[in-house]
Amino acid sequence: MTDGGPDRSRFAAPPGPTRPEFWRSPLRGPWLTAVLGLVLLVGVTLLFVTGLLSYASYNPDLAPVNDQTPDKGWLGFYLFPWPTSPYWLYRVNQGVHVVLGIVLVPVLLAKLWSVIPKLFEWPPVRSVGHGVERLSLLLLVGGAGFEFATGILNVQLHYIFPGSFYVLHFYGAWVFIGAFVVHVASRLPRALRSVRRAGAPPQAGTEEAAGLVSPRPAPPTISRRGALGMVGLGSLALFAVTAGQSAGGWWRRTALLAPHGRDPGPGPHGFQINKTAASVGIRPSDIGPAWRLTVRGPGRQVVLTREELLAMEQHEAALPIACVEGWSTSDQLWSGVRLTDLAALVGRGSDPSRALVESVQRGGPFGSVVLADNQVRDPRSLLAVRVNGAVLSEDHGYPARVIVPGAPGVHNTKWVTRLTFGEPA
Ligand SMILES: Nc1nc2c(c(=O)[nH]1)N[C@H]1C(S)=C(S)[C@@H](COP(=O)(O)O)O[C@H]1N2
Ligand SMILES: [Mo]
Repeated sequence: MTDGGPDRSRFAAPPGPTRPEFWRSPLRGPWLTAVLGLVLLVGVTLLFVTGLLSYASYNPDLAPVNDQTPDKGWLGFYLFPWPTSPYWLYRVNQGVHVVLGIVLVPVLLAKLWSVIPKLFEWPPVRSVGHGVERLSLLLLVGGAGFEFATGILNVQLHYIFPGSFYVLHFYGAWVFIGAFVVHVASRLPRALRSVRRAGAPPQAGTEEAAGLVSPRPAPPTISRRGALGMVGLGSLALFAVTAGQSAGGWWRRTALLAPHGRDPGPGPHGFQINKTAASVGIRPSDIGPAWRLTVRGPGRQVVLTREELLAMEQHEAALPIACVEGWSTSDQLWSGVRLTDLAALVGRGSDPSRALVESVQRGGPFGSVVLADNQVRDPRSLLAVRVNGAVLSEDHGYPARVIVPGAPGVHNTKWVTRLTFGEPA
């Protein structure tokens, strides 16, 4: 045995998966692993970028109520004020993030399958350098599993991690991407070589075979390209049953995996409801005749009844609701009072600024939000009282809800009872 090579007499692997002969699939090899890896390189990069943008859309630095990861420190270095144009920005970004995440699941599983023998490498740690590399693989595989699992659980059941999904998914993403960058840097040249050399698979035991090629292959039952095609079909099938929820409208019927049902019903209120009034404990008395809208500004306060709000100038805006879960509605026609007009009531007409929006909802993380200056100033930003020509239904936020172009669904607060413009007192 030459220097540096594994010395089998000293490190005899116990029988079982730690022995290369244990793994018999003739499909495993650098080419398959490399192709799957390159697909993941593109896909995960896009997932990471859309994920960072998704986080930025919350304007987390604006106020603690906007951020569920308050201790992020410099991990928020890239944040910027989330724009209101194009008004579909959040919708498209979040749709790509969620649909891509789901579509990549078969690719991720196939990639893990293709390298399983390496996960059982013997001895587990050969040297300090090897130990560090294996630890980074643990973070890579663990991080990927964790990000995909938390993401998918969240899109199916938004509230399985009460309040903490953001924290888990956010920090998990940074751990995962760190390991991912290390992995790509060390493997990319080899992966590119393997793809180019597709026709001539290396012999088992050689450096290039890198523990992937079985020394005792079973007869093939499918070709490598066939296996890759199956993975592609799996991804395509997932795409077909999820993408409709992000397209919205008629396409939602194709979204077999969509949370909140496939058919929101007919009529002006026929679009998704994230949380019903009853499910978050809104009482009829909270939103009945006794409901008031309090508008506050520095040193001023105005209290409006619903009739007084309706008597103000009404404006229209066609905007979608787009949820972090990846679903969105087609554009709905909202009408109500401009946030700038409400700011003007309390003397903030010339320089409308950030606004704290509070709903009648007690507790829960989605009952209030701080909107940024640019969001308040956009003439399409409304305190809506009607949608598609009808008075808001209770579940869509009666008597009044916020609708802001480009903002994540969760910032379109329902059952609003108080607006505070300017710096909080
Ligand atoms: N007060 C309050 N407003 C809320 C929520 C909530 O739970 N409470 N959910 C938000 C979320 S997460 C979304 S996606 C939208 C959904 O609006 P819709 O149910 O009218 O489609 O409302 C937002 N406004
Ligand atoms: Mo949402």
